[in-house]
Amino acid sequence: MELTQADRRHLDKSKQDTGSLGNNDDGLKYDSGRVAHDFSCIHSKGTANTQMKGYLLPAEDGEEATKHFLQELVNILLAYINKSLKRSSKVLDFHYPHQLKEGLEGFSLELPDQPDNLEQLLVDCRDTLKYGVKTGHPRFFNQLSTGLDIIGLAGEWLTSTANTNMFTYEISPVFILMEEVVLRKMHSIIGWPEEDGDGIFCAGGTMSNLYSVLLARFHLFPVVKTHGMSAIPRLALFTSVHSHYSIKKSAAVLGIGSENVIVVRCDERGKMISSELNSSIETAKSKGLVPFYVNATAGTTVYGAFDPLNEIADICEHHGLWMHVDAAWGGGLLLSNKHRVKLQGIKRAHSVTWNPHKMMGVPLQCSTILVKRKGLLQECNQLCAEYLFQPDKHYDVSYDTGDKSIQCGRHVDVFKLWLMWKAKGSEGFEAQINHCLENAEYLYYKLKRRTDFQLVFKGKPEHSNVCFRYLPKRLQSILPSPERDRELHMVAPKIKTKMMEEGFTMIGYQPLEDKVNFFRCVFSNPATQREDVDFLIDEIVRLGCEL
Ligand code: ABU
Repeated sequence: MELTQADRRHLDKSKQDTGSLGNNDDGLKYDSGRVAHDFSCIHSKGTANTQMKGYLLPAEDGEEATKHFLQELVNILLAYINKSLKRSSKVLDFHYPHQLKEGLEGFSLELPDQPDNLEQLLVDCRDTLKYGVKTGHPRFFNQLSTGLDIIGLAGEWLTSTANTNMFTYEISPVFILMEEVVLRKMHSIIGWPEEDGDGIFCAGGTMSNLYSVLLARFHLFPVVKTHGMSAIPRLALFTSVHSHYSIKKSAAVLGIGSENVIVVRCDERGKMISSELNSSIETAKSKGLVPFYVNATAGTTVYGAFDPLNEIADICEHHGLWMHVDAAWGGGLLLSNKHRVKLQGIKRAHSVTWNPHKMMGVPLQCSTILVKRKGLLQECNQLCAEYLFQPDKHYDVSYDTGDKSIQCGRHVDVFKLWLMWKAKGSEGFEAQINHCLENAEYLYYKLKRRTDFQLVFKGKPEHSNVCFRYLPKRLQSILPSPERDRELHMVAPKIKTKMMEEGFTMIGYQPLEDKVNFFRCVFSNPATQREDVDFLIDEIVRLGCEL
């Protein structure tokens, strides 16, 4: 296929930019000295000259081109990984949506009618990473899921290469058994008896929480599966003000209604007040609602708070309610002998959400719903589709776990976690998690000593969340007032705007209840060190001191 003038101009520029595809913009060579394969006339498939050597597999003679293409891709990915870990490189090269849509330096999101050649695809891969956010950078503090574990990455590559589906043993024999092994390990860490316990990997913490509400409702009213909500009374469920919004979303999705989620007050540290839970349950009953489910959070999203699980379990037992623990964020602490005490009582839960893609640093996505009662997931969700779950297969069909799931097709999320667990052992996870919490403690003590920063809640963080405001000089001398609060509310967004435009670090902010905007720093990246914490503080001061 002939290249257009525009193609050539773009590729010439890309070669200058990338080296072998060449050097990238910080001078890293993708391909240490090797003369790169010429991909400019090779297309992945389709309309070009069928005689042309170098079509990718499964084309005949495609093996060489496939090898070179994938090696070149690995070079691009390696350069990106190296760059992500270099403190001298930026966390992001921010562009506004209209800029990305218009196309940047030849990078276009538009889809062609004619196939692009492989060199163009490689340039597109490089540019896709270039304009993204380096969530593995040691100075990326924006999200609960950060870092880039190389073994986990290898696991994800293998998973994509296997390209199978988790619904049946028939097509995923190894992954299905791995899922069983990993889930059993997680059950035993929670403290559930070996013979009990069930669960499934699913698409993120919100889905895990959705499963928990679904199961609790089915457990109490199995008729709902066939006859729907009109067959059962008006339900009520309970969660704390600081809990994740997915509990309300679950109630909405499941037809219970978000208004029937009773939000229980928290103390100043963001922990559910258990006496308030009890009185909320009594009030709901007195209004004719049927309480059935309580969500306790182990590691709230913003404060990183741990609800008092034993107290909540007592209340659930007393009222006969399903107890779920959303440990999406805090579950990792179960692996730390030092910190697992914060989840004391978790073994009394009926179900637990635990996201290894958060504190355990497994590449996204990797989330579990763990259920104490074996068989409930299957009873609740199974529909026995005969084309997939034939009962007369020649192996134990209880390994066709797909009917436990709400989804049909399910991505293999277990392998990268299994591989990382093999590589680190539980002790490796423990060290990594302890390190993240040490970073949080370091930041906390640094901020506590300063007058230009204000901590949002008193005392050492329980998790790796540190919540604080920066006080520009102008606001330091003004006494608290609604006017000062209005001003303070604007500080974090203004700093964040500059921070993203300059790109050296990233941290999130939010308001919470009556509290005006504040920063939330979270640590889950084992690559982050104290110097990065120092950098964050200096950067906030640099960007905010004139505000
Ligand atoms: N609940 C999903 C994670 C949100 C966050 O990274 O803050």
